[in-house]
Amino acid sequence: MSTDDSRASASPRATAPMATAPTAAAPTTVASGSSSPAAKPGSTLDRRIVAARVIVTCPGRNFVTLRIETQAGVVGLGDATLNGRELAVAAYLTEHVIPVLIGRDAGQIEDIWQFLYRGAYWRRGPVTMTAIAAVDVALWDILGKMAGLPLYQLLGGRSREGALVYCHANGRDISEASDQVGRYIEQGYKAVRAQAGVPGLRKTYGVSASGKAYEPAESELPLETVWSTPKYLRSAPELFERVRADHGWDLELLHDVHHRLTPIEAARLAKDVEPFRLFWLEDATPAENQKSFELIRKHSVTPLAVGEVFNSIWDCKHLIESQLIDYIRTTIVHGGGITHIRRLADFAAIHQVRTGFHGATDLSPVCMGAALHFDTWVPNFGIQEYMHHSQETLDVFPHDYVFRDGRLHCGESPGHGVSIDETLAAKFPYSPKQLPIARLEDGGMWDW
Ligand code: CS2
Ligand code: MG
Repeated sequence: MSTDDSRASASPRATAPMATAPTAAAPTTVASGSSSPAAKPGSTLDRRIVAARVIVTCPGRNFVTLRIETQAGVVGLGDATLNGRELAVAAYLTEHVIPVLIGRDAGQIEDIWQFLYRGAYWRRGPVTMTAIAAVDVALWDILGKMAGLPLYQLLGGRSREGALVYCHANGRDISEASDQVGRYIEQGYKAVRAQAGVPGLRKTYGVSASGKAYEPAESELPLETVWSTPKYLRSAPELFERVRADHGWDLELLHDVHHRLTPIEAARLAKDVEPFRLFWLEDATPAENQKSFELIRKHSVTPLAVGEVFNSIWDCKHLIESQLIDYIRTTIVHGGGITHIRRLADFAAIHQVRTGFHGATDLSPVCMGAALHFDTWVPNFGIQEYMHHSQETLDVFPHDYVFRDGRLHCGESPGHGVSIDETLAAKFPYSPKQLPIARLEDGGMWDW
């Protein structure tokens, strides 16, 4: 391996054109511009990164995708979407990451990960870790394509026949939510997340307007919603009593509290829903203070899941090693890519914590493709969230994963199996959207 000095001088980044901010679906390319010697297929030179650019598109919602290309013309894609903060990651990649990628060996996935993590000096954080994840996933995709192997094979091979998924059922009231659970059972789902409107509150997390798919980032400026913990705590257990009465016990049920409760309130809810045997209770309390989960654990055996907003192993180290949670939700796109999530999953495995990857619509099909390969391999797999993308999104991102018998199955094509139709993507320009915020009934800010 070359020294830092020799690599720096060999790198074309000093002469690389200035990266400009990405425009909607009008990607910026930073190519080496230099003509490299003819490379034998499979040689190190062949793997040299010659171009990388960011593609921003909004087929119903915004997605940021990183496209990396090698000298041999192999293309890898990584998801870089951070809901409501998309352009921050796009700029991080374009301004700070792409210039240092050009000229590097795409096969040095670990070294590039370490370079971007340690080399940034400013470690962790959602923007940095999402940007690193995009590079990492694109490089694993390239490796798979060069090897002619699906990604799960590179990780260690198949451990299961497809990934058990849970979908989202919701309703303005308990009865509407339970009816939707029934419709998903008919479609073959074996696990369903249930969310219902709270009597007395105009809008509740996870509940869509009638007939529309739920999509939280719906306005250019944050929508202000009102939250009441007492109202929610009265109605939430009733939802699960009703769903069990309507649909029986041969179904995994999940619920997302979305960070709204204090630890003692979370303990109360976990205890109240215990008779309905949830698969998990998610984000029962915000987790910046990892020790707060000790309080919930003392009072209940309802399994706990957390971590969709985490971006590194350090956010959940205590939660995992103290066995305060049962499922870790941090997924590839926000957690530094496959290279870092693999470490996190291994650490979780030795503490009997299983994976339950975030899979909301704001994670693109590129992330879903990579996650499904990971799910197919990872020994301590738990479940995969599956919130359905719109048809427009699926058209922009051709993919080979399929839903069958309650599971998502990754495909067998080399890499992660998801590509992008750039002509179609260009028809959906970036549209600014932010996530809502929540206030208590007295106007005080709360956690959304
Ligand atoms: C969620 C998400 O899927 C989930 O469990 O909590 O809907 C979350 O609100 C969004 O990903 C935010 O961007
Ligand atoms: Mg959630």
